Amino acid sequence: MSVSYPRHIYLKATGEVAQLFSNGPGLDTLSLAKNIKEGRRRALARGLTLVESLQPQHEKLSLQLFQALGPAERALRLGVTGPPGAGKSTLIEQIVKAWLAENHKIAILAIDPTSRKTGGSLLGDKTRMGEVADHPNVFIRPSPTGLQLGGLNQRTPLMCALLERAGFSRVIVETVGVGQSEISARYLVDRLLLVALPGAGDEVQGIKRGLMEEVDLVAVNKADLGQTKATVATLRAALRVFRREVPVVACSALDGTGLAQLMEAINEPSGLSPQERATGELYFFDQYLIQGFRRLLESSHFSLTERRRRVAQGEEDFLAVLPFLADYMERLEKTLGDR
Ligand SMILES: Nc1nc2c(ncn2[C@@H]2O[C@H](COP(=O)(O)OP(=O)(O)O)[C@@H](O)[C@H]2O)c(=O)[nH]1
Ligand SMILES: [Mg+2]
Repeated sequence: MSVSYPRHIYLKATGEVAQLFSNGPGLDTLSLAKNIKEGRRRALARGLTLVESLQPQHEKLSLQLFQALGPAERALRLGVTGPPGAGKSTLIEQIVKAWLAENHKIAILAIDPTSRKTGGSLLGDKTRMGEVADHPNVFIRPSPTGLQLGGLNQRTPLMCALLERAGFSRVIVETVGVGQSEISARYLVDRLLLVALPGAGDEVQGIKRGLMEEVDLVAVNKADLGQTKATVATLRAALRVFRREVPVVACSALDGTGLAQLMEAINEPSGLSPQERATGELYFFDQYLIQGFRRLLESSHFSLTERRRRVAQGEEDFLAVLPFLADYMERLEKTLGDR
């Protein structure tokens, strides 16, 4: 059974989606910005929905919202990833408690498709995650069920940016480290924490090579169940193959073992270098363009669509449409013409 965020929080997020979409272009971004600045949670929830939306009309409003909000100081962004059931949510609750004690305002983006599937256990687990979920300095945003995006996506960086403008000094992104993430968590967060289970090597746990290259910190959770020593050693060895010394901490989200050591490692000032951060920004830049071009390609307003359809149905092959494509690109470049 997996620990999830309380049911009412899911319902709220889903309701926000319906409301936003019925409101459409009439949304007043200035007052939304004002309400977000004043710490109104409903406004923040709506703002996040707006920013998360992939609809072109929402994209414009989203930009307006950011303009109205102005810049903000960057929060410490912590990515928490790892296989389902490793204890990410439980550990996050402990991390949140530690940060609350330091007077931080903490937002959690929970992008975990598996926790939604355990719908029945949501209420049962409310008491546990509920301890921090209703705290005034904590804001939890699960991926709403209405918008099944199922992983990090090109909107997640914007959602983090919005949370920073809403005054959060800590942003946690919980994501399952396996599956179809569109973007790399590495560029999104300052510190990437991998939560692993004791008693299994990285391959057994489905931890991908790529992830081992990206993590800053590994927690071998459930130390109360024993068997952590061998796992810590195995993971250390696996990490050494890739690069630097990454701290591997044995801990228990349940009995508190190793949590102080884990917090120390999380709070370390290192994280992304300015160069790595710039690479990340460039990555988002490219993702944005790629997404825009993809939309163009799929849009029914363009002559491209008809040619695509014919290729898809075997009526024309690639070589046959190449002259059209070359001409299309040339016209596109002329239209843009800002060299
Ligand atoms: N024994 C033990 N169980 C834990 C620990 N941390 C989490 N769990 C349990 O592991 C299960 C999955 O935890 P959850 O936080 O939902 O995992 P997630 O899917 O990675 O978010 C739950 O039943 C938790 O109570 C721990 O440190 N020790
Ligand atoms: Mg979870």
